[in-house]
Amino acid sequence: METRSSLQHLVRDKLGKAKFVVVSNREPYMHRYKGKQIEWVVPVSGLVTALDPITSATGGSWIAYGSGDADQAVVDHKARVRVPPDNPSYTLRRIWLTQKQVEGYYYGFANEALWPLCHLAFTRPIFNSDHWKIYHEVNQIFADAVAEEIQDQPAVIFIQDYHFALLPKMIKERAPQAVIAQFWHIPWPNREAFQICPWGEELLEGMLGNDLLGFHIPYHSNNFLETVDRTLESKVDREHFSITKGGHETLVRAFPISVDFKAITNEASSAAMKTEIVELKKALGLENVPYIGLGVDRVDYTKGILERLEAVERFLEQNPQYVQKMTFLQIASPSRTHIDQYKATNDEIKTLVDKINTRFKKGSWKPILYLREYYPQKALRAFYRMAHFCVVSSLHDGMNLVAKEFVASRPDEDGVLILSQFTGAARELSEALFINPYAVDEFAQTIHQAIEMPAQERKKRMATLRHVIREANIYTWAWNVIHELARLKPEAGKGSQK
Ligand code: GDG
Repeated sequence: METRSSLQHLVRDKLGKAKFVVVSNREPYMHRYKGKQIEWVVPVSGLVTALDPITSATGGSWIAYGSGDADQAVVDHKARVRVPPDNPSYTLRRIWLTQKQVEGYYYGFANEALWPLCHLAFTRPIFNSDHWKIYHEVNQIFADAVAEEIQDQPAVIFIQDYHFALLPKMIKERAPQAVIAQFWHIPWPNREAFQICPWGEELLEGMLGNDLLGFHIPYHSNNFLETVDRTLESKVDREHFSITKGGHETLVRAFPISVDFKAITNEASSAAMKTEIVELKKALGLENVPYIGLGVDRVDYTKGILERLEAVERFLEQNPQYVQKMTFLQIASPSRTHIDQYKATNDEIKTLVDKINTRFKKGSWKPILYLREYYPQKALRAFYRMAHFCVVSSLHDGMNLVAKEFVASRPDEDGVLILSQFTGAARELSEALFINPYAVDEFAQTIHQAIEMPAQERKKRMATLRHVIREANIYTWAWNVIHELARLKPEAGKGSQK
């Protein structure tokens, strides 16, 4: 089992003197005003947990968009600040973007074009050439910052996600000695779906600037190989999962991301957790409800929230004996609310919740508690811990960390996971109950099966799921990436080695 310290050893051993630079849209530490004081927060993400120890161990840098309202107040003249703020060990280099740039690059091209293009959720991508131009411009701003951070030192650049498809090639041109890797956190579509993108060739060429390109599962890697094969003149080697274009080779690999199993399990086992559960149940009027179902999502049309609520409705229709006995809690954290499609999804969910609650409510009980807010981590763990079953019903999802967090939060080896077959997580979590979110009747029957599952079977399944995530945790993910990167290790003055 990999841990924070085994990862740090590996990094020191394998990456030697190469500088490790992470590039992501979201920053690992954000400064904001609280009255006249400045406080710092860590935006919740497993990525910081995994990449902080690596960046620290190499004294590297993290380059990200500075989105906190006090971010500018704490940096030096080069927009740099040492982090973690309470124990500084590496540099965070902040990038300033205008409102127009954020709208064009982040909300526009990344989230209105690439996000729906890569997810099979039947939402039409919007290809706007102004957004595309701004996406290009912002990728160039990040490329300049990377070049400035590394100068001509040996370096390993680790780029995160679909906000930066053009960046790898831009960096390769500026800093040929650097090893460049990118992890694509969302699915890669099949080649027919990808073909509708008017700027497909440029996107692929940008990504082929990488020496290593990671997806969650082999299926996405295969889709990528096929897309390139169909679109660009290049040599695609399906046996070794590599693509060579213009004499440069890109390795394509699957690295299933995960969670910090040990930290979550420890938190979920603490005495404070018991108190948190009692308090939350009291606040939400759940003390006397025998069965609690749970969904935790950013409000996003890919997450299948509407389909899930329809299945809960069908379940109650077919099993009236569970009226007043089961409450479904949906934690819905607001997301990308500037985008019309997200506003529409949010309205549809609200209307459906009202309809179902009006239909089944009895006395003070209602079947669905729709909690449209962002909860602290501790509360989230308590929700996972109190649920009899947790539903992940994505229409399409690269991995889905909620499924893994639920499992890590159950040291009691209880609770049933209902999981969409269209998530990356479904490949590993074989003891979940699988659903097709589009098939409402079977989905409702699976909820019934979860509620009535004997304790012994629940325990057996959860124990197996926990074994999987204990072994394949977030450090294992980072360890595997570093191992692969080490084979491409840059050496001073020699250029990239293969
Ligand atoms: C992308 C890919 C891939 C949600 N509400 C609250 C809250 N959350 C946290 C969850 C979880 C995270 O948000 C959501 O992660 P997912 O993996 O489910 O989904 P995406 O945001 O779409 O992430 C996905 C992931 O990248 C990593 O590669 O798995 O497939 O789409 O961690 O806990 N956290 C807190 N309060 C909330 O109210 N604290």
